[in-house]
Amino acid sequence: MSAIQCVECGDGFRTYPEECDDGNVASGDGCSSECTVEIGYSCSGGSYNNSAADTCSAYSLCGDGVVSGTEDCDDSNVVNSNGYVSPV
Ligand SMILES: [Ca+2]
Ligand SMILES: [Ca+2]
Repeated sequence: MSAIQCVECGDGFRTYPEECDDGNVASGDGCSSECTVEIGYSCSGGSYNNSAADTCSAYSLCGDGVVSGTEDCDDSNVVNSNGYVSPV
C-alpha cells in the first residue's frame, strides 16, 4: 500500500484538492476535466482510500442560472466568477 496517493484527475480517487473524481476526464457529466464540481451538479461517493469514483447528479437550485433537475428555466443573472456553486 502506498502511503501517498498522487493527485491525478480521472483516476477515480478523490484526493485533495480535487472536488470530485468520477473516473474520467470528461466535462459535462458533473465532474469536469479538471475534477471540479460543475455548476448544477452535486457529487458524492468518492473517496481517496477506495476504488469508488464519485457519482454526480444534477440538482435543482433556482437562481443559479442553470436549468437542471426539474427546472424548466432559470433566468438568473447571477454571475459565478469561480465556476463553483456549493450544493444547498
Ligand atoms: Ca483523482
Ligand atoms: Ca467527468
